[in-house]
Amino acid sequence: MKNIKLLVATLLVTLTASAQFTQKALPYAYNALEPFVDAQTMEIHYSKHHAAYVKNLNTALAGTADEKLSLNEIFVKISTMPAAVRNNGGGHYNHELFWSVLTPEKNTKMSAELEKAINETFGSLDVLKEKLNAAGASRFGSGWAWLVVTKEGKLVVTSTPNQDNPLMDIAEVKGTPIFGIDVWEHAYYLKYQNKRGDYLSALWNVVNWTEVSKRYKAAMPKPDTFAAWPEIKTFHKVMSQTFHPSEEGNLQPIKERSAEMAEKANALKMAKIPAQFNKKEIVAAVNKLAKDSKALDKLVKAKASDEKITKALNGLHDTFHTIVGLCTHDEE
Ligand code: MN3
Repeated sequence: MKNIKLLVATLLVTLTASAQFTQKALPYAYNALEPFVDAQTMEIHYSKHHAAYVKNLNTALAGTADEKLSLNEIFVKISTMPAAVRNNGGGHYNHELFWSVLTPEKNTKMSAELEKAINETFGSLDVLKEKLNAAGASRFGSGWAWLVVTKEGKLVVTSTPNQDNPLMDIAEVKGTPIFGIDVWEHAYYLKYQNKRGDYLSALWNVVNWTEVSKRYKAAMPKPDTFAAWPEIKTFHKVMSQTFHPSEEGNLQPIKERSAEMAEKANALKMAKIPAQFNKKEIVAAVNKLAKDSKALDKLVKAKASDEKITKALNGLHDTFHTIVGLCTHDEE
């Protein structure tokens, strides 16, 4: 009996200590970036420094209310969190990005979009390199130099101290990093000693421009399809705040907001549909959305079973996506 208790206790400890964040495999061998980054530095950097950030991050989050958050969700409120989460969460994210934007492959290609944006913003790629080298060289102590896309879609060079990054709410310049350079001494000291500038210059030989381009595309703000149709955006907000909880079995939001949803659907029906979306099928689907929203509100008021409410909400969600599908399809 004592043994079983011990076993259960061990299992529980193992479960609660189970890692939330894990280190991705390095996409190349430790010696792959030679002679620009030496194998010993890569091995220590990846298997000791980065690994420690991941382990310490998991320890810092274990058993807290924030345990289930993504790194992005953590970064937007990092100012309210313990230093261990800030240092190790940043440490994990920053290194994962760093490994991915380096490659032993020669001549990876920059996308035409990124090339155009770099030329328009900085004048040329050489000027961008100078600016990033300067940001890295002038960062006092340890930190990172970054190329970020702001929420307006602009390219900016910046740097952060320690393991901070531009996704954090405390960052001076905020945005999505698409390229970053580790300027901690642990990233270069074995090979370059105090010559941080030489390390920075060498690193340009192993940049993965394909990956940076991919990150640029993903970070750019998407065009707002429904800018001219605010009523559908208002409806969508209520839909997503009630439907997504229902997918996890929580019907409280829809029970509280069914009248509001019916009202937004009716407002959508009464509003002028922008010319580019004013098609027979779309009008029909909007009318159905208004009718079904009203029916769902009646079900809720009549205290219908959860099963019936869920079914009605699923149907409404399908109709909504039919409208979105018709609108985006017609735009192509
Ligand atoms: Mn590092």
